[in-house]
Amino acid sequence: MKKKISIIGVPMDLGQTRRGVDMGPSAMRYAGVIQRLKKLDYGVVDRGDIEIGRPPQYDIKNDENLKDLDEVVKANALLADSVSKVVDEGDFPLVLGGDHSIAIGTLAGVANKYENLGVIWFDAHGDLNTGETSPSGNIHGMPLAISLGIGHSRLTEIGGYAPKIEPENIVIIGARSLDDGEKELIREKGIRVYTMHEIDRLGMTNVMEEAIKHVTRNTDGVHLSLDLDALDPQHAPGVGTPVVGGTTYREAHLAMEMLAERRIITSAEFVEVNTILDIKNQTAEAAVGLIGSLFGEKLL
Ligand code: B3U
Ligand code: MN
Ligand code: MN
Repeated sequence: MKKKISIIGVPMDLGQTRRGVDMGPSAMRYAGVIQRLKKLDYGVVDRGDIEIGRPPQYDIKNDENLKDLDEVVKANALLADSVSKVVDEGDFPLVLGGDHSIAIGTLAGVANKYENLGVIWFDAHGDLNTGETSPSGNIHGMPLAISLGIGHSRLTEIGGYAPKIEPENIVIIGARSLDDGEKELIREKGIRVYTMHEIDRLGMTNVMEEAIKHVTRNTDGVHLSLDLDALDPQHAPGVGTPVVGGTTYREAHLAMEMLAERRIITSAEFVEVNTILDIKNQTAEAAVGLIGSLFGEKLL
């Protein structure tokens, strides 16, 4: 029997400073995510949204170059608990964001259920900053570093353990905007990155073949973290930090279809859908389409 899918919404927008990404979960529900999965014969449970604190916007705290640290820590701790329960109950956790800082909580909830968790990180960015290297102080640019145990201990220790993942079990796909500190960390840790250059050169098929091989080598589960800004802004305009030169709509679908064929993904999150910046819910609809492909929707 197919695994039941448990959806958790995370209306988080405090990991960055552009409002509107808190409505991402609603937009993806409105775009029909639940109906789409039910049509594929999955049992689906919507567990509702994680509660997010609302500090006054005119007074963003930025201690140690970590904006709204208190709220980001609190929400991610709640998310980690919720995701952890979903895994314990044997369901597939599907987390809808929210900005990418929520990957901290998702991974905290998932990673200790596996001996060795692999991660596929679709993103225009590396999300490998720390308070020391970040140009913005936005925590959504840090979750991959945090999950590697690099960064402020209040973030790395969410869930009560660190690190969540090992550098050799990660693949970043779609990168085209990496900060200097992130490039250094990628080299130092030997993290496998397929930038847009490799996607252009090798094609998405080969990139995915290699990526799947890499993240399944010595792992017993694979988490997919998909930032909609991996797609070109033409196809996903509703994101906080669009970067030109991203994947096409079909390249992204092909990647999801290949993951569906191999059945390697054991948890997933779709993040950074910003409804204020979106055009007629196009980005939320793109996200829901990708979710369909990830769970086995076929063109024929
Ligand atoms: N690397 C930059 C920009 C950024 C990261 N993630 C997003 N944007 N979405 C930073 O602020 O860390
Ligand atoms: Mn990201
Ligand atoms: Mn990004």
